[in-house]
Amino acid sequence: MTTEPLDIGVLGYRFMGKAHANAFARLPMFFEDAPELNRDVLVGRDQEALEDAADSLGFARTATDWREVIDDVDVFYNLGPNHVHAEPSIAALEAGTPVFCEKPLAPTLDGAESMAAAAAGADVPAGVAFNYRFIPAIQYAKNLIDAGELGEIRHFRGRYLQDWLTDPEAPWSWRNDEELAGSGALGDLGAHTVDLARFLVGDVERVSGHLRTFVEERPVEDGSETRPVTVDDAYSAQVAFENGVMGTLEASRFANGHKNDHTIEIEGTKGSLRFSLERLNELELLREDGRGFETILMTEAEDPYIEHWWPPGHVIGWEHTFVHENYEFLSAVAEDVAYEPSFADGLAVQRVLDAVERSDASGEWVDVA
Ligand code: 4PW
Repeated sequence: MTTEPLDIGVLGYRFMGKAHANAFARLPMFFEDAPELNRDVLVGRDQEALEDAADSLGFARTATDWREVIDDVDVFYNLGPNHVHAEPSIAALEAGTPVFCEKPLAPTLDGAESMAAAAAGADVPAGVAFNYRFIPAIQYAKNLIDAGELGEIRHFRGRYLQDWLTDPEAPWSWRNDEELAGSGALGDLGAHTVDLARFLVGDVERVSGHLRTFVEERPVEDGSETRPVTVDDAYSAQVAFENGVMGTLEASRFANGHKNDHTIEIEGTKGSLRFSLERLNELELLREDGRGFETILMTEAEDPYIEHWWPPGHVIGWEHTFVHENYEFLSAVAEDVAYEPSFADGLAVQRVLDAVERSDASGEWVDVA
């Protein structure tokens, strides 16, 4: 167990940079046994923006080249766009530095395979930021399923719906580009759903997938030109799990009225559950012999992670999922033990995403392997 503060280097300072930096700041306040952290260095390319971000996010210094920091820090966070996940993460692992990487692991299956191979060859934790595993209701659901409370699981249904691209004039971003992102709603949103499916129910064996791009080009932010959209705006898939569970998956950035609507439904022979990210403090549960779903509030001290926060009944939010995952990951680093979801989990998710794309191209069911 390391007792020295962990020096943290972070690549990326926008959406995910802020979400994780917020978690670093909250950890010593709310998780007494979390390892001590030093927000050491923030990495990016635009020096001026980087310095502003380092000031507001509480980093001691900045660097414009990740190569200068990977060997110099105790933990490397890769929070950049998908196309910069592989090279810095692999180099950090080869230097013996633990890595935490945003999802999806890489834009392509090849990239994810190289990253998982680098993690397998390194003797340090390598984690993927599937933060929704660390929602109290999801942990509670996992415990119920593992304890057999729902009986044998028959169905898994997961949908992740957003609507920020409904307007055809919504600006182009890296998330709309195959080279930079890999895929669209499939990798950005579907990766989370597939991770929860694997976490709660098991591995996927076969898929039948469908992808669709509704708007083929979009204006760049300053309106000077348009650029092609080369990824999917939405996907759906039927999936067959190895253990016989039937699944349906869906994600869209065109689901008008749905802002960040990630829902999971699971039915078993003895009971069922329903979860919605937009009501993340609740879990709906049908128990054996129950006459309908009851809503369980996940705000009691005995609920996962809740004792660290507020008195019973005081709700938590999306940002807390990052605090929980960073608590688990950084504790694994300090104790030098394995962390899950690992790069191997990230690769397993990527194989499912790849199978959905292959199935869409061929028009047939395909095997995940
Ligand atoms: O990872 C996902 C993002 O890319 C997030 O969990 C939600 O959807 C919020 O932004 C996008």
